[in-house]
Amino acid sequence: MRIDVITIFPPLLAGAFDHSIIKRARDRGIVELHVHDLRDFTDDRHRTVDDYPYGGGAGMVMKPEPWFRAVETLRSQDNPGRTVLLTPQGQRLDQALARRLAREDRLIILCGRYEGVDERVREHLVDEEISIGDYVLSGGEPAAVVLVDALVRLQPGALGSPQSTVEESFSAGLLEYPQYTRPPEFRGWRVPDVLLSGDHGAVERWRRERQIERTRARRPDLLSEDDDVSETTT
Ligand code: 6GU
Repeated sequence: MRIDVITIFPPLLAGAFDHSIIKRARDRGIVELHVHDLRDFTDDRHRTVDDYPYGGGAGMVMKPEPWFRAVETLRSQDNPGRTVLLTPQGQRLDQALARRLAREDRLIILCGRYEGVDERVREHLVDEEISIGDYVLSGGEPAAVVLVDALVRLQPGALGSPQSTVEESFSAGLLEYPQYTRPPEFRGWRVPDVLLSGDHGAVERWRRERQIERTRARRPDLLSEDDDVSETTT
């Protein structure tokens, strides 16, 4: 998969894309990431990307021309793919949306500033608007890091062990079970005996129960009818 991100703050993204899973996936050729500076697509001496809002009001609005020039430059290469604008007004990102976008060969991601982007960009350049949650960020850059991470780890071969994705899809829709590592006792707090028992069946049942219990307590909205503890314990 190839992803192009357009931003006025390339360094905010470069760091995040150069570590951990994303870096490894890039090194392995699983994803190709390019970060572009929107100001490189301006044509005035001051490299202006925003202007006052028509009709007045607080804040500035991002001008349409640099966005169109940037995206059209990228699209003139082969297979342009979909163009996504990151904005709090977009569809909320969840794992289903991540899975759908992860299947694209190519994506162009636009990082808008919070105050706004000229409406003609949304209407005539963007295929899809995405938000990462119901809170306000100053700009789309942190959201781009979130989205790219979610897409990269879904690419075949991006994660260390294939088992990771198998387990994720098995537990889809449930929160994770509690994890422990050594030591078996720390400051008097013991690791649950079942995890030290060597009984793999018992461990699996215990984990499933904790997942359901935790999901019921914290995220009841995620629980479906057929995720009943009694089913997995009998
Ligand atoms: Cl994509 N952008 C901004 N500015 N704020 C957000 C967001 C995006 N998603 C949640 N809040």
